[in-house]
Amino acid sequence: GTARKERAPMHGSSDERTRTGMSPESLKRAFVDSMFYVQARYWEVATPHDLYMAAAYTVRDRMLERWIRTAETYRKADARTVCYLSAEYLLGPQLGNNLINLGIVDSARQGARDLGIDLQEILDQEPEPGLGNGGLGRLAACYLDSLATLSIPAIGYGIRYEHGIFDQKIVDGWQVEDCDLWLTNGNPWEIPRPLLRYPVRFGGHTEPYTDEHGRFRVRWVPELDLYGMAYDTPVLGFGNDNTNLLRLWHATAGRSFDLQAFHKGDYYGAVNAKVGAENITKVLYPNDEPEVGKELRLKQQYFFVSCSLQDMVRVHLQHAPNLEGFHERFAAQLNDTHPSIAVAELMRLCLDEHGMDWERAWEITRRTFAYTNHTLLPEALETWPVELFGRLLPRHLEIIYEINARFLDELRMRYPFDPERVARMSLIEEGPVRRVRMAHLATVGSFAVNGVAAIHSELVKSTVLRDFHELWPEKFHNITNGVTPRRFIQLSNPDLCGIITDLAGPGWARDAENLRTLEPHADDAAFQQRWQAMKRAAKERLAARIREATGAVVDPQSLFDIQVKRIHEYKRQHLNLLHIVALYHRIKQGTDSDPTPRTFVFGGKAAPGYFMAKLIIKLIHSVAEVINRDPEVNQRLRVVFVPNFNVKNAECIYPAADLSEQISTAGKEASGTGNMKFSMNGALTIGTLDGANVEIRDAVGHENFFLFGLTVAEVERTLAEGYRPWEYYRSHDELREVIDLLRSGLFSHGDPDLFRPLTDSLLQHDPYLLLADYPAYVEAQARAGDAFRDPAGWTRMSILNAARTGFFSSDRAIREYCRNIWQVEPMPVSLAAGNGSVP
Ligand code: HBZ
Repeated sequence: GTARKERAPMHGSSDERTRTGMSPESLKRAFVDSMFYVQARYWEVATPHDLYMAAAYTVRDRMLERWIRTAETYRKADARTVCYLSAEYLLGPQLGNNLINLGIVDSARQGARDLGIDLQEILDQEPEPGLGNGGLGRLAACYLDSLATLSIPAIGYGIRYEHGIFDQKIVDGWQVEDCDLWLTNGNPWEIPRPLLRYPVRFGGHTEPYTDEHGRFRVRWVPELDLYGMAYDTPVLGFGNDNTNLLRLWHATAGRSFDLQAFHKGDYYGAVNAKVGAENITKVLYPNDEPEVGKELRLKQQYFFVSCSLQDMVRVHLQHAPNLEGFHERFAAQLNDTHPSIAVAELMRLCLDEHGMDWERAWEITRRTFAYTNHTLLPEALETWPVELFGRLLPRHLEIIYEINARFLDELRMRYPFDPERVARMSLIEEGPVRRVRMAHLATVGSFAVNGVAAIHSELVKSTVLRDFHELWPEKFHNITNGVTPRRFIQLSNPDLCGIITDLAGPGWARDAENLRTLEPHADDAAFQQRWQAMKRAAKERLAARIREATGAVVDPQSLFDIQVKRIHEYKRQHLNLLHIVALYHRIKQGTDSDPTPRTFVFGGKAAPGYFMAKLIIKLIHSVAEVINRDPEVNQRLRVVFVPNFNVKNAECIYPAADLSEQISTAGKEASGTGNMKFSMNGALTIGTLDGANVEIRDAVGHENFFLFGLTVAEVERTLAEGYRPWEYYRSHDELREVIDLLRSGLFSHGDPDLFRPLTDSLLQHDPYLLLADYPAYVEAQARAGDAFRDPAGWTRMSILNAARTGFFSSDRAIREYCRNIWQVEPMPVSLAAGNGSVP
């Protein structure tokens, strides 16, 4: 089984305490207690949800002592603190992770068993907080885990969306969105802080005035104000006692608002305004890449940034007379440009509310923020129409204009004969509609800018922020993304966890480089057998889940070839489909040479307004339907789509993969993080030289990775030379036959037009070069299929992948942020010090 280190009781008598003891006995007593006093239920009528809630409160009680002691420690030390500003946190279920980080999984399982309950059934009850779209939001969650684990004083600031990412249903092969209801049955992990609220203002106008020292000042006279209220969620470290804070803001119309508006007699007007205020945190925008530019989205961004900065200012002023040392107290990381309005808001706070002069305010602001870029796609770079911006945030627009005026003056001095460069670098894009360029604001207003994988950071410097890199080369960094081995190995793959712990001891979960202990065993027959059994069991679990969710039956003996991620043309799920149709076609033609039975698994959500992505989902289902029911083919090929890919499903999927599809067009995927989760769980990658694939391949060894496709330079050259996809279609027989099959109506009940938008796009423009990469992809797939028929060789490669991916732990990434960007030191919390008990 899994050898997890049981934590010693915290302090002498804690185990006798119902509310804090960690033994199975005290957990059991506390659980029964919570069922009665918190859920107000007795055994005979307790629902599975009641069991979950009682378990969650039992665990939460055990987190509080650490949490409070941590807050006390940081506060006493006046510790430099990292503030991670992110519009998204894709946390995933909390209970299992908190049991792991408290070190009480075995006690909890034992305690539950004594009561006749299966812990897994309780875990399955939890609705997940899906407060994010995909990689960016999940990265924020992994980073919170690592910050706490590394004992770094840190706060995550974000938005408490009432509805997170939509639930994906599949109806007749099409995606249908359903509202996410994660809060409806209550959220036991959050602590509401009704007294921690800040006003946030919108609209109105600004007016100049002269202050008591005769200085020129500006006053913002807003039109609307509302309040942000804090909801706090504790974030446990693993293997230490630090417990950090995730503070999410909820929008309400405040008391003063009620009094004024209601008492004016306009009751319905007041009611409407109240509803309007609360809309701000209603729902997460489900677009993962292209920016849609909705007014409410800008309101969300400003709302959470304003609350967060006010909160930071409040904390700072507990220790200091003014904002002078603000940047020494805090390092604030902007997770993409979504929170980049923070640059203007901190300036406003310094200038308008704290009477600072411009130069000093600008110095403090620039030394507070650092910015992470997550995309190079031009359509995803955030810009806001000046008109909209000025209407919602007139004072901020003024401040941005002033930042820009001063910045452009500097540029003109430096580049007197290059007005085009100056225009390119402006914070304002000129054109029929003038727009604020948020990436430029973030870059100018930060002391550091980083990309999320080596190749991506180079491309940031040579493409989207090229001029800025020429101006400030030392500002630019790379921090390759990472993922937490606690959730993505220990929690999701207990068998692998057991294997590693037996070899490396329990330390690997805090030091993922210890995974290298596996390496010398890669060829050991007995070890290989254990490894294969682990993989086999994970595949059986996924097969059961697939059967439950879709009714499809898949063979755990077949090669599990998996692509799970948001659906996007640049990620090329349809390239994967072209290969599947080619295999189908070969079997039907009797020309097949790759007899490896395969199960192709897809999963991922499409942005609700992204037609092509939704059509790709339909195509996956249509191809699946034809293949899965054709007896001539379905012994060899199966295709399934796992609906509603989310963190919970992901935990079941990554461990079961043999082959991980990371096949984006080179230069388009900033990093990828699923690629790391697969590899850590012993999947081999078939992939392009894009994002972190490049570093994964170098880490695991080129011979243990199925590489294919154009490089970034080749993609550029191909497009520059006038790419004609039609010529690939004409000259490559199998490719032509595959595309013709899609156009024949075979997969669409005879309707030749259904998939026309996809095939036309491929034949006419093919902006993501699927046809150019097709021959190389199919060839790499053949190599993978061949390799899988040698179990010992494959298992060796699988072990080496897991052994060599320690670098991709988010602990390593956070260490790099701490050292190279934030300049922040660990501050371990000790429960043993002091009396350590709750009074
Ligand atoms: O961020 C992803 C990148 O595509 C991926 O390559 C990278 O690994 C990951 C973490 O760095 N980007 C996103 O997930 N982006 C979003 O989810 C997003 C959300 C809201 C937006 C725009 C993008 O308005």
